[in-house]
Amino acid sequence: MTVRMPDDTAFLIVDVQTDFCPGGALAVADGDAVVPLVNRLAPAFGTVILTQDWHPPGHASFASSHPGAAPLSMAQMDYGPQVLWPDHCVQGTPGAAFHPDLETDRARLVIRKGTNPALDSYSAFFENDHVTPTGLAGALSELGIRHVVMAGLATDFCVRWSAVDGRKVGLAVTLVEDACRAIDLDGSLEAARREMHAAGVVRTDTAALLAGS
Ligand code: VGL
Ligand code: ZN
Repeated sequence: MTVRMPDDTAFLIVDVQTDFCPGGALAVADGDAVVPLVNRLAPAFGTVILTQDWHPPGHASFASSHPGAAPLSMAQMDYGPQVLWPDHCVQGTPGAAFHPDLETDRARLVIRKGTNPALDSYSAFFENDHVTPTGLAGALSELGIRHVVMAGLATDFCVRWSAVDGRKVGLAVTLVEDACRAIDLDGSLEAARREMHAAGVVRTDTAALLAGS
């Protein structure tokens, strides 16, 4: 490992958790393929931050909390439309743990999100009402971080919302595309690509980053 990213650049590893990997409760196809890539990238960064989807039992984003609702159907919440998910990443359960092969020791911060029983939180920066902060923007500001490189799961939900919100709080954002995997629900991956591009998120891949370009 020779590349060293600038000190104002952090690596944000989004939701690389057992439930989002094959065999998990909300498995993203090939989700575990991101693990070796993020493990290879992380040592290039002085600041590594992990997010962890971390819901109380009976969370409002779970279809099981809405009688008669099917998983992956839509609900209208008071904060806007919400996909109803299978129960996943319940606090303290094995599915909520980081993937066992994810190297977590170097992480400076772990942001847990989706802890409010009534409100989902895809983004690492704001809950799904788009106004309740997680505290990450403040922490990054205090740490002098201006640029966040992102990878993880899922490209079209938590990575997408984190990338777009990162731009909203004034950060430069780079997405390591090959170190992400998508759920791709009703065209959500294509929509995510368009939205991130429009927001000024820069795309790269693992090889280019490790080559220093
Ligand atoms: C996620 C759906 C529900 C994600 C989290 O990490 O992308 N997706 N909770
Ligand atoms: Zn969730």
